[in-house]
Amino acid sequence: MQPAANLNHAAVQVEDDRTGLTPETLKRAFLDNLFYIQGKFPRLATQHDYYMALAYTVRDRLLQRWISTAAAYTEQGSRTVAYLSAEFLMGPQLGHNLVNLGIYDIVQQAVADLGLNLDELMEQEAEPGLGNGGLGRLAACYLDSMATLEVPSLGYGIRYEFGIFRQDIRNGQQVEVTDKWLRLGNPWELPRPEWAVDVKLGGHTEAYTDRSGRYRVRWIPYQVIKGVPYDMPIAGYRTNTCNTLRLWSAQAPEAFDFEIFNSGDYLGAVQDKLSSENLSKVLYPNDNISQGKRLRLAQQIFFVSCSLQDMLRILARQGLALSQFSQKFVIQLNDTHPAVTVAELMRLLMDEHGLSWDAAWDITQRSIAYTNHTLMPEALEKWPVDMFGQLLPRHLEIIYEINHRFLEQVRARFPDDSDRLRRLSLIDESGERYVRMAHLACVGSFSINGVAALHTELLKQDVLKDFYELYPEKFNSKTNGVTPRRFMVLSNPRQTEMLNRTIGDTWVSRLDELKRLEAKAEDPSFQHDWHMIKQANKGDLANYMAKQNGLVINPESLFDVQVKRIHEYKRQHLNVLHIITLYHRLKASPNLEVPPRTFIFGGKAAPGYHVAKLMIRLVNGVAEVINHDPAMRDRLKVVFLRNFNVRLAQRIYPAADLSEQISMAGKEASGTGNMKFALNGAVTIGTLDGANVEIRDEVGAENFFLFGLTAPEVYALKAQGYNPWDYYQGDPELKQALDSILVGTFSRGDGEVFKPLIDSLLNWDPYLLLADYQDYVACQERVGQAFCDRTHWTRMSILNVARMGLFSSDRSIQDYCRDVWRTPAVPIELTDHAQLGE
Ligand code: T68
Repeated sequence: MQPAANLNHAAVQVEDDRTGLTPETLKRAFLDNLFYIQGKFPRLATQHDYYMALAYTVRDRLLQRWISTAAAYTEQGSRTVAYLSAEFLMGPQLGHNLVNLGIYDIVQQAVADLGLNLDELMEQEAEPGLGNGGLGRLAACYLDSMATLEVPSLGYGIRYEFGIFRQDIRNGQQVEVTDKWLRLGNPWELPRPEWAVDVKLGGHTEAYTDRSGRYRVRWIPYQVIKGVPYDMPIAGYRTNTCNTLRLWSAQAPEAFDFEIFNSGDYLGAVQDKLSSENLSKVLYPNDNISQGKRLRLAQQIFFVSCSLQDMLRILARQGLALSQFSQKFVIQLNDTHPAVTVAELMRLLMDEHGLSWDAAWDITQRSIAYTNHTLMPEALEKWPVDMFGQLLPRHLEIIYEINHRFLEQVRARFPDDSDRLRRLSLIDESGERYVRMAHLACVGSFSINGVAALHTELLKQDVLKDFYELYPEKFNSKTNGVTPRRFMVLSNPRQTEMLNRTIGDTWVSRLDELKRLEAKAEDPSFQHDWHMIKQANKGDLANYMAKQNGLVINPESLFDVQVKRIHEYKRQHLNVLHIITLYHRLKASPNLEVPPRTFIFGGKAAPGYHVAKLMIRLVNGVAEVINHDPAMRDRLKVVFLRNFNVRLAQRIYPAADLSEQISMAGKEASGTGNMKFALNGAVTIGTLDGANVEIRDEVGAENFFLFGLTAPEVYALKAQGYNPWDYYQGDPELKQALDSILVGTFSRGDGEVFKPLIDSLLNWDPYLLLADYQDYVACQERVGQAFCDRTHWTRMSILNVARMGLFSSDRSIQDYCRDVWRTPAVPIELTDHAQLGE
C-alpha cells in the first residue's frame, strides 16, 4: 500500500521490542503481548486476543511519539487548541494508526507470517462510536489533521460507556441495541486517575466578604462527581506528533466510600454512587434535535468543568499565570453542547481563583471561539431557567450578570429598540423562560463560524442576524473537510495505489496535488484502469450485501447511494419516491432503456423520531416488493444496510457511483459525506445546499447533477403559501407513487402503516419534497443516460477526484489556525524518555 515509514529514529539508539519495525521484531513483540498482556498462547487465543496483541504492539510504537510530544509541549509552553466536543466519532483505530505510522504493509506482512489475516483482526475491534453523525465525525477528522499539521491540540469530551446504539432491522423496522464497546477492553486508552477532578452540581450559593473585604460568592453543591480522564493517542500522518484525546468518565467521589462506613446506609450510598456514574453512561442519540433533558445538561457541565480544570492545572504546572490563559489555550466550542464553558470559566476564575469580574471576562472572551453546525430551529439548545438554576445555581447567576452587562451595551448602541433587546437576550422570555445557549456562545466568544459558505451566509441573514449586526467582525466561515488518510488511503487501497503510481504519494497530506490527475481524465488506458478499480470496489460491496442482506447484486449496475442519519430534512423519502416512480415506469413499459440500478441506503434514526423510523420502514417495504418482483431482476434492487457506522462507511464510499445529497436547500449546514463520496470517485446528485455549492464550483457544473429549489426559492415559496396538494393533483406520476404507498403496496396491503408519513407530505410537507420531485426525477433520468456512456461517466469520476483537494480537513484546519486560533506548528523531535532520571 505504501512504503515503510519514514520513521525518524535518529535520536533513538534502541530498536527494541517496543519500537522496532523489522518483521522479526514485530512478530516477537506480538507474541510477547499475547502472552504477557492477554495471558494467552496461540492454541488458546481467540481472534480477539490476537487483535488485542496487535493493538498493543502498535500502541507501543505510538508511545514514544506520544511522550515526546507531551514533553515538547510542556517544555515549550506551546499554544494549544482545546477542542471541546460532546462527540468524537473516532471509528476503528488499528487500521488508521497503521496508516498514519506508515507501517501498514510491514505489519500486514508480519501478521501474515504468523498465519493471521490483518483484515480479520481489524474486524475484531469494537469501534468507538462516541458520536451521532457529521458533527462527531468532523471532530475526529480535525484531530487527525491537527496532529498531521503538528498543531498542539487536546480534544476534550466524554468517555460514554455506551456509544451510539447498534441498529438491527427486524421486519423492516429499526431496533436499537446497546453498544457495549468497552466490554472486551480498550487498548487505545490510558486511564489517568491522578488527574481526576471534582465537578459540583445542584445546591445553592451564598454571598460573603473575603479577608480583603471583597464581595464573593460561594457555591454549596448538593452533589459532587469525580471526572477521571482517559487519554487516547492521536497520531499525525508521518510526523512525530502524537496529540491526545482526553475523555472524561464519571465516578462517585472517594468521599462516598468513606460515608458508607459512617452513615450505615450502605445500599443508599451505593445507589448514589451508581447515579453519579450514570453521567457518562450513554450518548444521547439525537442528531440535529435538542431534547432538553436534565441529564444531558449535567453531561455538558461535567465534561466542560473537567476540561477547564485540566487546562488550569496544565497552566499552573507550566508556571504560567492566569492572565496568560488565553495565550496558552484557545478553546473551540463544537456547537453549543459545550457552551456552558463561558459561565464555567468565569466561575473558576472568579470564585476559585479570586479574579475580578473584569479580569475574568477579559480572559474568557479572548479564549473562546464557537462553531455553529445547524440551521434547524429544533436543534438550537435552550434550557428551562428553572432546571438550569437547580442544577447550576452559580452559573445561572453568572449568566444573568453577563446578560445584564451585555444588554446595557446593546441599549447604548440601539437606544429605544426593546424588540432587539428581547431578541438578543440570553434569556428567552416569550413564554416559559429559557437560557439560550447559542446566545451565550456568541456573547462569550471572539469568533463565530459556520461550516460552509452558504451556511455562514444564512447564519448572518437569519439565525444569528442580530448578533451579526452587533459583532460583524466575529463572523467567519470555515468550510468543513474530511481526512484523506481514513477516507481514501485506509478505505480505498486500490484507488490509493493508482494515485500513488500516477502522481506520487504526497497528495495524502497535500490534497490539492490531486489536480495533477486532470491530465489523465481523457487517457483511455487510465480511464480503463479507473473503471476497473471502481468495479472491484463494487464487487467487494456486492459480496458484503450478499452476506448481510442475502441479495444477488450486479456489480455492473449503477450503485446509487444515500448513507447518513435518517431525517426528514435530508429527504431519504424523496429518493424513495423516485425509486417507486422508476418501478412504475418499468412495469408500464418493460422495454424502457434505463441502466440497471442498485439503490443503497444506510443510516440510523433517533429512537424517538417516529417519522424517521417510518422512513426506514418505507425503504425496506419498497425493497421487499422490488427485490421479489421477477420483472425487476437485473433491473432494480433496493438495499438497506443495517447499522451504518464509520467502519461500514469505509466500505461504502469506494463502491458508490452516485452520491445522493438531496436535502432541502437551506437546511444542511455543510454535509461531509458529500465530500467522502466525491473523493472516492462518485458523482453527486444534489441540491444547492451546504458544501454542495462549493463542491459543484470546484468539480465543475458539468460534472455534478444539480436539481431543486435554491435556498431563496425555498423562502419565497414558503412565504407565498406552499400547498403540496397542488403538486399531488398536478403530477400523475407523483400521485401514483404516493397513492401506492397509501394503499399498502409496500406494507403488505396494510393501508395504515405509512399514513402518518403521507398525510404529513400532503398537508404540510415542511421540506418541500413534492415541490422538488419533478426536477429530481428528471435529473435522475439524465444520470441514467450519463451512466450508459462509460467513457463520459469515468471522465466525470476522475475529474471529481482531481478537483476535490479543497475538501481535505487539513485545509480546514489551516484556515482555523490562520484566522481563528493563531497556533504555530510545533515540530516534534523524538527523544528517548524511557529512561530513569529524565
Ligand atoms: C452536522 N450536525 C450538520 N449534529 O447537520 C452537517 N446535533 O451539515 C455538518 O456537515 C456537520 O454537522 C459537521 O459540521 C450534526 O451532526 C449532531 O450530530 C447533533 C448532535 C447532538 C445534538 C444536535
